Amino acid sequence: MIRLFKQHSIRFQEELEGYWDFDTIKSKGVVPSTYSRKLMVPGCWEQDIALCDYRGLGVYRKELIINETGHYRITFKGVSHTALVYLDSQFLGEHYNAYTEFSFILPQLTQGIHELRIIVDNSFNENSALHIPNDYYTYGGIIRPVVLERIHDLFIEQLHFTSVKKNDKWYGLIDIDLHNISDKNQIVNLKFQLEDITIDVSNTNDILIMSNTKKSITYEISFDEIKEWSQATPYLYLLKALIYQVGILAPIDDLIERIGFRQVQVKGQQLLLNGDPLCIKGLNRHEDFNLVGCAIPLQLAAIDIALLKDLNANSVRTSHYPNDERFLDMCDEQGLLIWEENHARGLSLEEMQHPNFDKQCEACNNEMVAQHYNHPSIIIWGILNECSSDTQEGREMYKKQLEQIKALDQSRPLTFASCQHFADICFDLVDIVSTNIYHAWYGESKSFEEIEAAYLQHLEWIQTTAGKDKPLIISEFGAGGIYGSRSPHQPKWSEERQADILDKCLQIYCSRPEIIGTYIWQFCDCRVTDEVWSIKRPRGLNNKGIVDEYRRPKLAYTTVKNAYK
Ligand code: ADA
Repeated sequence: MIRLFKQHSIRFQEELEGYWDFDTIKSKGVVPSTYSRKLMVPGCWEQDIALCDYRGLGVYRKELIINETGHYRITFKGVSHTALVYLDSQFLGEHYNAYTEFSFILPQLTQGIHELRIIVDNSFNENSALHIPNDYYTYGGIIRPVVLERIHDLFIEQLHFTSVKKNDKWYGLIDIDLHNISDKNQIVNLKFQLEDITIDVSNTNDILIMSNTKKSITYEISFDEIKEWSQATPYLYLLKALIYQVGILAPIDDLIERIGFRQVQVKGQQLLLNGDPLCIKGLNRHEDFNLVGCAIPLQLAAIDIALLKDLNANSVRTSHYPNDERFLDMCDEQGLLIWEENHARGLSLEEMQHPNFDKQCEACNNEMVAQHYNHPSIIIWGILNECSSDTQEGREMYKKQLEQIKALDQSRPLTFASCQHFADICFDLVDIVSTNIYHAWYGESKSFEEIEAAYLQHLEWIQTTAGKDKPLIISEFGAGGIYGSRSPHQPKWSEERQADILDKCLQIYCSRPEIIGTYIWQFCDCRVTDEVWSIKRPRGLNNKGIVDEYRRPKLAYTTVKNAYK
């Protein structure tokens, strides 16, 4: 499934799901004459036991059967972590970063059989600033859906919807991008429908789009009788845009986006959703489900959503990268709130000064906001988890990226999860202050009083920074617990110790008036990179999940469920 709702009734779309030919290769120049195996797409190559710890280059091959000559577009929703795409041996382009989509227009593709070849690289090479050995696993493969579309030479490239409430009335801003790939100027009419109601909006007729250009147009529309999107009533609408060529009755293209009417605001030390103060009861979730790696099919993602709701949680932080849009679709439907963040975890100043860091972050930010803009469930954008926000040079990069995202989206508050305790110099740059604290796991605090005292000391420091009087989120706290490791004297890694630490932390953080939200580290155990990390991570996993990698609840599960009730 491409999305949890149908995005086109005019445009032809198909998912290229199923077995693709695959083989590992030693260098990018190699074109196998035969392929030794077939791999499922979407999927990680680690799902094949022979490739369960393969790190390097692989090549996927698929025959495209084109029934009618015309313009097509191929979209890759996620390839981990670098893709080089070839069609009939012609290089189409390259994309870096496993967690955002990319596409290629295939103009005048002739009827017949074509060969699609994707070289995929998940190695930790000198060009990769964000995918590095880390406390999560960089899988390999075409991890999210591949979509082939037949497009008209003038089509809708993107449609963003922003809901705004003014004087108790709902308004919508529609930003639509039209793309004319023909070599002739074209004049079109637009039509918008909300569900099956045609929206009355002016300036939709006789729109001129010059040849080989894109045109962005913004419309503001007022709405009556709107059902708001909220956690309790996550009401969604299908917003359809249609393009008509002047003089031709049938539309030539369409795009359907699923939207919600909701507004997120920071007011003093509160985060408001539709004017009501939010209390975030969240968990950090890596996209990792043992046997399938990061290529999580809907049915397994639905298990996670069911567990999150059973835990009385109302929010997920997509630690530490943009998530699969189908998971976001599910959160839209289920009223789960999302803090989505760009791809970075724990990069030192030196790692942030990697020659490719800036451009790889900039691309990830652009793609994350552009591709996930319409999800009502996303209420916060985050960046650069636990990077160098304690240095002037690091601050410049935080500032640049926060400004970049703010320029793309003024409708959501911004934050980052800091670990630079008593040293962070970037709290003036964000709308919400977020801090990761592990006093009871990495620190020596054991008793309730010691943990509370450590927190209060931390809070006292925050009050001396620009984060004073801003909403405060505890974006990470937790402890390791190995599933099945039980012991009455609660040694570290026992389930009892994990439950005890979470119990004390939740009692403290959930009772503090200045804290508007908590994200437990973490929802599920996840695989980590052997290099560097496995010595600190028993079983080669980050064991701080409150369910294990198979979603088996640990003792801490009940602790969290009761605390979040
Ligand atoms: C950090 C980091 C997480 C994880 C956690 C831990 O806070 O943001 O990704 O590594 O520590 O388990 O120690």
